[in-house]
Amino acid sequence: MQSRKLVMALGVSLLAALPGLSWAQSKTVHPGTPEEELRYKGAAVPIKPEEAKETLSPKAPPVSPEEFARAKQIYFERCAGCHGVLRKGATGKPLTPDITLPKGTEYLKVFIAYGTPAGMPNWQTSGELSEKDVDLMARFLQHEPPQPPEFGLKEMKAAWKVHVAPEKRPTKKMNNLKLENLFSVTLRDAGQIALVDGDSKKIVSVIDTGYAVHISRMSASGRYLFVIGRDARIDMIDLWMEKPAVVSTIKVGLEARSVETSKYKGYEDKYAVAGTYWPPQFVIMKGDTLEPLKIVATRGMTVDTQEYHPEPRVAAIVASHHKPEFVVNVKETGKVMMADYSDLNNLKVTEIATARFLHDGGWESSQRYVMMAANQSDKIVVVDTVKSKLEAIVNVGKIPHPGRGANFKHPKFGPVWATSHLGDETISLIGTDPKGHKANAWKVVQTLKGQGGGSLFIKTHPKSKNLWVDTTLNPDAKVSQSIAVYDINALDKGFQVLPIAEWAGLGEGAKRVVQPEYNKAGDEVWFSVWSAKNQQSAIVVVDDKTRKLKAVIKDPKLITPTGKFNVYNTQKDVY
Ligand code: DHE
Repeated sequence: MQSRKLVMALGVSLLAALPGLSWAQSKTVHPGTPEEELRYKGAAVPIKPEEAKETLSPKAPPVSPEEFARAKQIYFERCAGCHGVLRKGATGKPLTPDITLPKGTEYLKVFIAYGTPAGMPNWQTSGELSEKDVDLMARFLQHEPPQPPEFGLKEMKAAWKVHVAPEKRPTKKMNNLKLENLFSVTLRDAGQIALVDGDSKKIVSVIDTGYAVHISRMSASGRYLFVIGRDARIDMIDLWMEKPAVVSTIKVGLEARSVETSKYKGYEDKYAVAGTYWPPQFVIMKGDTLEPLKIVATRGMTVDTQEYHPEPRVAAIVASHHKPEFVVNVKETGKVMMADYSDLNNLKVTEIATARFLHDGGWESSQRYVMMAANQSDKIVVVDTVKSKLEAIVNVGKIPHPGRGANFKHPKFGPVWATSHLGDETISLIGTDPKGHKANAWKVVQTLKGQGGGSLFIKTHPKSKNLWVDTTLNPDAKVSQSIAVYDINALDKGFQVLPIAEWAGLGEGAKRVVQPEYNKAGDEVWFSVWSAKNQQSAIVVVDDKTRKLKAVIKDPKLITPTGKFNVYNTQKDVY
């Protein structure tokens, strides 16, 4: 009961950051929306309310300046993740004044207080918002959405720091680290990453990074590690230094998720790119200093209804191996933008119409076609990076969430790429070999049944016969704390369940098992066991061949570990 009260007091927005609470206890918080989805989408937007400019709409009911400040805070913390900063709608419905004004305060209050079967949480009856706040939000929503500031070259340059200039950096590797088997581990709520030696399983170093740090990516040479936080701060770490350290930092906006580096021949380590949720844009930077060079807006027309969208957020970015191009997923417009970085002054962007809302994805095994999840359309879109064209759109299960996906050779159907799903228990295997297995190409050749919905990541390795599927956001603790593993050569036999969280031997905590990641050799799989900030977490290493426990990494410094990025596999896109 204590925990339940805590959930109510803290609000949904913080649930994603508070894995200490049991699923069952918070089950009634959001009737109508699958809990797996809410947990994932409901995180607070790190935009400071005072940064967003208010515009009073004359026809809307009055809101005092103090009330405006409070409403903005509530909106950014609890609503913007689903409805968008400008309320144009994403997972949640649009909430612009042309829609809210005709409805009026009393109508909106009922919606906010009681929720809807379509997914709107019952903010008042769940105890998360007071009657007064519900009344305030109903009035606030009838005014124009407060607009956060833009973030252009001037702001980026002001936030950019080169701590160690390229000419002052070592000309060869100065440490004894086995860089290729090093892991960069996201310590989400500490705003840090841990560098963990893949052989000894020892933490080599903990480095401060951005707020609610999200992912790590590698430069083409394997020397520089790029880490991005939700606050759009990028830290560039030089792994050649005696003690790897941040050599350049920049802030590229107010909110972000993705960073990548140029990987085409001749452009290795030359550029980095980062996409932002706010402002909606991406920026190409110098690969050795992070100096911002070219900003490209993503605002524009949606792919289907061809309406203007003011806030199309940038999701996953991958670097083409076939051309000097970045492949950029634009969520709300449903477009893949292929930005040719060979001539930044005469920048060519090929805009590929796909489906909404593009989120994550990765390469199939030949690294020619990129497979991206349009999650709210239940589709995987396939882009040919040789022709810079849409190759196919494949219908899969409910809310695909592949991470970067998993590639393997199916005994019957040839090369396939697999995704699991947030919204159902299935795993879709898509044929990816148009030359050798034409009939199967870009078709779901097999659908596996997994432990349940709430899956975020799936993984295998070219040297492995195992396919690992997490179920991190499943409401059943038994399912969220374990992993399903399939034998690639006997997929019909179903899966084995490994109790990863139990193996970690931790005390109290949510102990969500998240993101399988291989070591360089492909004979170990690492899992994060993710608990709340004030609880113990761990990394569990499993022997891939025997599926037996190999090591548990526990350390007070391992606070909320989530993503893990093996240097070699990330550098070479091995998955
Ligand atoms: Fe992520 C990748 C966005 C919540 C862990 N996440 C991505 C990518 C995007 C994204 C766009 C792809 C980046 C790329 O490849 O360039 N993530 C978002 C969100 O918008 C969302 C839903 C809500 C939020 O508020 O941020 C969200 N993500 C989470 C989490 O709660 C996770 C589970 C834990 C955490 O660390 O925050 C999480 N996301 C990850 C990881 C990856 C990722 C580990 C990289 C996976 C990989 O193997 O490449």
